[in-house]
Amino acid sequence: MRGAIVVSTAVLLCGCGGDDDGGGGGDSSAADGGERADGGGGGGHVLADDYPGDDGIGGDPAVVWFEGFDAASVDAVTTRYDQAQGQARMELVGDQPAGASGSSAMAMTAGQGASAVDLYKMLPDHDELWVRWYAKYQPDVPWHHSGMWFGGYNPAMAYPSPMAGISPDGDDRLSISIEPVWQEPELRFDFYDYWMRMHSWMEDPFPPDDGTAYYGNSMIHRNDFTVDEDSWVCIEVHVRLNDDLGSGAGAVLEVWKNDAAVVRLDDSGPMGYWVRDKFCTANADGAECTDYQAPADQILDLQFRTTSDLALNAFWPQNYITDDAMGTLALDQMVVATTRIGCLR
Ligand SMILES: [Ca+2]
Repeated sequence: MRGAIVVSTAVLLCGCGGDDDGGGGGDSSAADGGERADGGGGGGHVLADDYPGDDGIGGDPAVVWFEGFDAASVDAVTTRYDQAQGQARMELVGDQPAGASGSSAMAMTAGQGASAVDLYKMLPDHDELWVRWYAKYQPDVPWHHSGMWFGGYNPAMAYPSPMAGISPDGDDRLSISIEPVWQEPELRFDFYDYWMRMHSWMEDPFPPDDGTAYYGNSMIHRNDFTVDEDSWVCIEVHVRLNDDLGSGAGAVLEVWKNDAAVVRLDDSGPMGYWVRDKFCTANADGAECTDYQAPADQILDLQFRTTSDLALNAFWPQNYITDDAMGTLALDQMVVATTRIGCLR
């Protein structure tokens, strides 16, 4: 069970003085004052346009966190985070996404004695963020909780507390994840999200909740949102928290893969239907939706919070394997920013 994660390793408090640019350089001279896409439209100028290879992107004022994994050692990487687990299973490797200007990526190997291999960073509060990363999954591994998790805690925390099985209340936490969720017809990504309006996997979750009624909700269900094992894929997620604290008004969830839009969910649609803990838009084509098709007569309620004290402030890339297997997830070129980022140029 996910809830069994024990934060047993030392909490490494970042001593890096708030320097968020781990990629070296920090050259922001490329900023040209041009208009940047706000993420709502397609085809506009994006942050990556200003920093070919991501060179210097960490120094842009719009960037909240940059990780190019180009440090000299695993320890030099992990020291920039509030917590790291499984460092013995982390390795800096020369296989990077095409076009990356640095030298290395991070390979995390989890399972069989080290179920959790991850990095966690507490970030300053934001109501809206874009998160872009590259991932490469080893083939033929029973992947599930391996990918990018981010979200927020109120108050902000220096280590993750996913509270598996329990729905957030709206004033305490929210969690957004993209990870491999579906196996058929081939391995596919989806959300695995926790927020106050999430649905239970049970037909009738009974109060009081015994802590097993709520697991991450999926909302994409597209057969073409494939993991593409053994290849680098570029994923970007845009999250905007509701500004009306009494409804989902103003909230956005948006995803791109390799710069192609996958889904945009907001307070105007798209229309869909729930299958227990799965929200299926009308054009979802995954069998987990189409086998249980219902009238698409609902808008997903993205009310993430009831108080502005709950904001986005948690960043948690991870490889977590509890099955009897080992698998390597490589990550690179991770950017958290206040504007659309885009894939490597
Ligand atoms: Ca790199």
